[in-house]
Amino acid sequence: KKRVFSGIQPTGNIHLGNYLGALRNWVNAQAEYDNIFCIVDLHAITLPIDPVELHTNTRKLAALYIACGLDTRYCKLFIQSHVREHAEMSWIMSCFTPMGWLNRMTQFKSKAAGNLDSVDTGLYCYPVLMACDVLLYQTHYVPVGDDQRQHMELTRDLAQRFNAIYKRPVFTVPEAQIREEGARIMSLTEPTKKMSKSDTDLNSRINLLDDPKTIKKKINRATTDSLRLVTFDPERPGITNLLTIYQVLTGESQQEIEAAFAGKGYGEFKAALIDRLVTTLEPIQKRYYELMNDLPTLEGILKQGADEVRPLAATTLNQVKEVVGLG
Ligand code: AQP
Repeated sequence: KKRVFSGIQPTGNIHLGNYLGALRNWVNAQAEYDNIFCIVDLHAITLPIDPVELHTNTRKLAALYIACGLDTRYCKLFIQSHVREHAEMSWIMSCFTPMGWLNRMTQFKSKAAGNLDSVDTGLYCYPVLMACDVLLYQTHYVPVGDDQRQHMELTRDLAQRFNAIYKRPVFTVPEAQIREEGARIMSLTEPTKKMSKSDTDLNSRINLLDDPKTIKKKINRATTDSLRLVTFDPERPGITNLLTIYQVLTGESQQEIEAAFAGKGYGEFKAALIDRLVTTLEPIQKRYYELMNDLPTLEGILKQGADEVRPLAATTLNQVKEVVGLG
């Protein structure tokens, strides 16, 4: 089976964008692949974060992985900082990463947002660590949302450059797996921006743990337009984003959805979307609270995951050290 690797940062409440762009796709394809899914806590410290919050969020995210359907029969689940090889490899690879390549990363530019003098170096080196996460496991496919396209190109470039320098296929060159639908879920309040954990406007996103009342309020407030036509139209990003969410959740085609809501108003469509969201999220939340009430079991799953992946990571790291002349 081909190897799949991906991860999410435990930086806040995970939202519908993370679910539809990443997690849901991991779950749907898990039986086809040899999967490794990580909670990338080393990435989460690239921006200031409260230690207690980081520790709790890490467990919450692990519980959500399982509650959304990741199954330990198909997947190894672990916390990134529990496998030291990620940090060690990241130092070595940073010595093989031209600064010019990192200077081009748009996520760094937007997250540093004009604070270049004060932002920490870890944020700048974030893409190198991400590349190491993937390369350590000789990964074939990396299922991610559209915003990770550039980081994945960098990962491929780093792997190819390293292999070329040492004239040996040390790394498998991985491919990003970006699905057509749901790869870029937009903010509910400003639909030209992506839905994001760090947006200060709480109404901009649906969190996976939102209760039905909150979901209803957020969808009813979501920005649309005055045309009142329930159709997919790039010129009207608000309604198109809501329709895309509905499309991914129902699996219906754009034509089927437009036909079902022809002549109907936004109110009727939003009610159907709310209904879909609530029925999708309710079972996930139920399972999540069960898992959070049994933390020792959850910790056991994560420990086992780390124990299983560590030898895989160590094999690649040792090979890298050997070709570089370290150790
Ligand atoms: N809006 C989105 N639509 C589709 N996919 C998305 N992803 C993130 N936002 C969307 C995908 O979710 C996975 C995990 O993301 P992450 O937490 O590792 O990275 P992130 O991009 O930092 O997530 P956020 O929510 O956007 O957080 P902030 O606000 O910190 O930037 C990735 O596969 C990502 O593509």
